[in-house]
Amino acid sequence: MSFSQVNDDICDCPDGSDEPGTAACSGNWFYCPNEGHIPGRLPAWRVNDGVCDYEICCDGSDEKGLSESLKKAGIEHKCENRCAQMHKEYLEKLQKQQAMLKSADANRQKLVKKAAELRAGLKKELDVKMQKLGTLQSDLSKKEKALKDAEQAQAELLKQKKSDPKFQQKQPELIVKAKEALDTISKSHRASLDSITKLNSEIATLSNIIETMKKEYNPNFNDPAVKQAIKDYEEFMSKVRTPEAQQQQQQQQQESYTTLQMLESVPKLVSDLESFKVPVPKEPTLGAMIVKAIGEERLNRFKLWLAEHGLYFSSSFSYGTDEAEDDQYSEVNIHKNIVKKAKTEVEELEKQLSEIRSDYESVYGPGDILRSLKDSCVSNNLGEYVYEFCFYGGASQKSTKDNSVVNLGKFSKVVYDDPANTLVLEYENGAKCWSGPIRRATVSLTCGKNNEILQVTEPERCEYFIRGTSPAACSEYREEDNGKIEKLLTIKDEL
Ligand code: MAN
Repeated sequence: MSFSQVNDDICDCPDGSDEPGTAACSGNWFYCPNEGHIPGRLPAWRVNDGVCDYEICCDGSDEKGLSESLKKAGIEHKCENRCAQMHKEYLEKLQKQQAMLKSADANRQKLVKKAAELRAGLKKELDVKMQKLGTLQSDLSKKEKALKDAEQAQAELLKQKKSDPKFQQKQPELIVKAKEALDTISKSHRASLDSITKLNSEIATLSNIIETMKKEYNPNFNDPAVKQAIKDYEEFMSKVRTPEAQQQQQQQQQESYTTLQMLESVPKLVSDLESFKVPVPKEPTLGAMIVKAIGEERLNRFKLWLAEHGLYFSSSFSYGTDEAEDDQYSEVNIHKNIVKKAKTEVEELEKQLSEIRSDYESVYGPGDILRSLKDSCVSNNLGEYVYEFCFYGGASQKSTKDNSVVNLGKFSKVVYDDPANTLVLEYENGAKCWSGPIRRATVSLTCGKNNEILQVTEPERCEYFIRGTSPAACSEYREEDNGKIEKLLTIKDEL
């Protein structure tokens, strides 16, 4: 395609790009040269429609070729060239903007500086806390290792204890054994007593036989064997079977029966005993002695402190509990508490870190400038109400009559409307309007020296539009732009 085909009023290219200055390509753009001002482009359907579109075509070129039918219909539209005047106004506006940028620049720079400092502070905090986390984590691993060792040692000890026969002989088993032994003894005692009684009766029978023989034998028969037997019998009776000896023997027998009665009552006593839990006396240990001396609570605190400083080894401090698991100050449980405490510290630090990291990584408005305004509030008394909004906080409406406060919403997002040089903050989910919608607010901030609310309107019931200024909405002021304003002008698009 040759250059002569551009703007020749014939649409050659499918996208209409060869006819930017004519309406030949319908549905495309009309180009206004706007000499002396900014060239403009207008949708083709607005060309020759009887309306001077000065905001885009200040030279009136869009209405030069008014159609015959419109002319016939009496529509005659002469759009004079207004570019010189409009350009003047435009430049004045730009100059005003420059003046505003200049006056607000010191405050804007303060915000930029503060935001950078806050972010750098967060980075530093992150680094310090990351380092601390590393230390705490390695400390935790050591403590977990110590707990594992203690658990192993305890398991080992328990194993040893369980294999010890003494450990297995529990109290009830010992009682059963004692009962069995006493049973045996009483049975054998009774047998002995029975046998003594039997022997005594046999001795008495024999004594009677010999007594009869002694009375009835004939001394005239000189029988030396009989005589000797009578003599031995009399000697035996005078020495062994004296009335005193017999009395003593009777007494002993009586006592034996009393003992037997006692023995026989033992099984009943043991049964009674079995129904009671007999406390097992514990050996006083070093720990028990210290407990007695300084008090349990203080000892426990001391043990905890020692353990935390790696100085505690519980065996020398145990104070006599059989089941280590039940003892909250057993070595394993002390280690468990230490690990728990260390874990909590790690978790708390991780939580803090994630909050700081998310704050650090967030972008607060254009160029992060709003970081410095985070949580600061702007308010203004506008007669009936005092309106307030807080950056990244909430917006409210306070009645000046009764001081009641109505929630207009919570900060939800911020966008920078570039062509309008406006910071737009949205607040959602405020208090519900009486039989109406949930309140919400839009805060629209243009460049200004200070953070200020200028005006509040309620375009729809319970929907608030807060107009204000902020140095955070200003672009950077550049001295050289004053002279370059015209050169910075670009093609203006309009749909
Ligand atoms: C209050 C204020 C007004 C709002 C009405 C709705 O008076 O919050 O802004 O329009 O309630 O009932």
